Amino acid sequence: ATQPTREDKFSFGLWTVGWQARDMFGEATRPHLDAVDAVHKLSEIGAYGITFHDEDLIPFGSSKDERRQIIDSFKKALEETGLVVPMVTTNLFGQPVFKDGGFTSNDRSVRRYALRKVMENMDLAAELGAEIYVFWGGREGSEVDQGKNVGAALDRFKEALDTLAQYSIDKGYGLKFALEPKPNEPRGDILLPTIGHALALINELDHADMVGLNPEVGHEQMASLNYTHGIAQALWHGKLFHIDLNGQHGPRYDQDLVFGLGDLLQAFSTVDLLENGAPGGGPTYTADRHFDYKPMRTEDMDGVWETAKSNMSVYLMLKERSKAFRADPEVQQALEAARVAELSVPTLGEGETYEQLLADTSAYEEFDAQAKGLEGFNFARLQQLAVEHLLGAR
Ligand code: GLT
Ligand code: MN
Ligand code: MN
Ligand code: MN
Repeated sequence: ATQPTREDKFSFGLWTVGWQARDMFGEATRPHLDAVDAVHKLSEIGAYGITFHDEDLIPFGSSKDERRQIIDSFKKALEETGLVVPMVTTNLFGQPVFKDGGFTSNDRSVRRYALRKVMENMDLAAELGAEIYVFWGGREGSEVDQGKNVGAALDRFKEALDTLAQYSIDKGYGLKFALEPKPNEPRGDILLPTIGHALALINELDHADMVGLNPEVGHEQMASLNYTHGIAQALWHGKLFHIDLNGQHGPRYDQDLVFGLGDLLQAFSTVDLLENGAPGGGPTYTADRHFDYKPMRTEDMDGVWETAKSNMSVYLMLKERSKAFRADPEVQQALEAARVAELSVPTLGEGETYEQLLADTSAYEEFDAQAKGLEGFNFARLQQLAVEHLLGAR
């Protein structure tokens, strides 16, 4: 059951398995991975899709002819393997020109250049049949509070997303945009630092309906937030367009560990939510299960593929455990005892007004708040059952 198939819809960024492990302190430890080889290898290990930034596939500064050649051989590999491209994104962070951001650089000419770079890559996304276009604004932010007018930056963020949405609509590309929050790194402070900030910006957009989120496990956990809660709220808003699965050990630098190999308990509740919906009912996640991680710098290419398989196998093990958890009659009893489903019952009766609530003496005057305060919620039993299922003890 931990052998992945296409139906599991696992996808990987070309920049993940292709990461040469060049970091802040040291040189690359691995050779360049050709995109065509990545496609074949991912297909071999049971993945469904591959995603990329423009520059992961087409080196910055390539000529039109070189660009075409690269795209054509990439497409050929896709055809040969049946691998799909569910999502595409733009690198607006690597080149020095973007050191103060792309959409929100203080320099207007940089912003115009950034828009053009995205539009060119949206053409490619459409050509490859991608449905999701991700925006991670890693350089949109500042180190110096006095150096960035945050309100103006948000105006420019909105202007960029409105313009690009209109472009997708006019061209008939049908792309859905997904914003990826992150609190910091590489900038000292990044704009749209959390799921909540990004949801609030989406409300201000001209084409809010076509813009949602791409939340990353580690990014929310870097901000000490609960990822499962974050994506649950995104689902509630109908905005969980895409996800970046990986692992992180709490608030420190962005670790991009293999999925689950940070906060494993939270990974369990994440998979349970994605696959089964909230306990007591709610929507599930339908797009590709996308891994955004960095294979450890100590590994050679064999180790890279080992970690790629590890992401999928951990996910499938957690999925299997979550199904067993939900099916267990004792868990159902515990959910009942914890009154999880009762939260879905509206607080007011159907058609009940606040006047009627005011007139209901059982709700207040006769309500024994003291006695109620002594009752337990039985969450402890539920927690123990969850950990027993997670550890395979049931
Ligand atoms: C970069 C970042 C990721 C984003 C990618 C999309 S690029 O690797 O660290 O979290 O998802 O731009
Ligand atoms: Mn990511
Ligand atoms: Mn990360
Ligand atoms: Mn990242």
